[in-house]
Amino acid sequence: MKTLLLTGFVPFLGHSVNPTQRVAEELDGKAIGDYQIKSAILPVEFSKSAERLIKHFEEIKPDVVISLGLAAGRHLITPERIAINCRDGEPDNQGVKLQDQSIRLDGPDGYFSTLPIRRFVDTLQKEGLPADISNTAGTYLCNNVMYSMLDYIKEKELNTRAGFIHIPASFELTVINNKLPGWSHHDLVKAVKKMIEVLDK
Ligand code: PCA
Repeated sequence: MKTLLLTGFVPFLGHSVNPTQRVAEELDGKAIGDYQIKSAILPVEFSKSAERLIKHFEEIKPDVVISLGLAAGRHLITPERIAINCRDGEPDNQGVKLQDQSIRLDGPDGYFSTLPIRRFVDTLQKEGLPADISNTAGTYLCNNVMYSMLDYIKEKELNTRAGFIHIPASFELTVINNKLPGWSHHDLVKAVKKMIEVLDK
């Protein structure tokens, strides 16, 4: 059986929970399709998130890495197409605010996801779970983690597939802020499982 490293993030920017943490914790240790899931929860900190992800990667030596992030305000599951060499945006959980910074000085401008993102979207849509490819992972921690993982894999000349999927808020968040589009935890878990099931299809 192959190994899949599934990551979520801790809560950030005033969100009381992060649905990605709940989903990753629920799937930890499960066997889905051909994959044994090993989950890890990442901090929302520019100085630590990528480093922590790479540490988990080196310990687990997965065949595939799927990182999840909350995109509060999006109403679809959105596999990300590309990560860019830029850090910017809101302050992180340590209050660090970066502007227009590179992730890696002189690193490539961007990396494409090596996950089958079109297959993910087609599969979810067929299951009645709304999804679309996103062409921007933003410039905050999610983009930072996606870029850093793909950069590490490229630099080490590994053939591990990796990428990032943004998910909408869960009902736990939408009951607090009724302006946020939300999904049930059950459907978020179902969507992530479906994508893992079709990784090699
Ligand atoms: N979403 C943020 C960071 C942590 C998370 O779950 C993002 O989209 O960058």
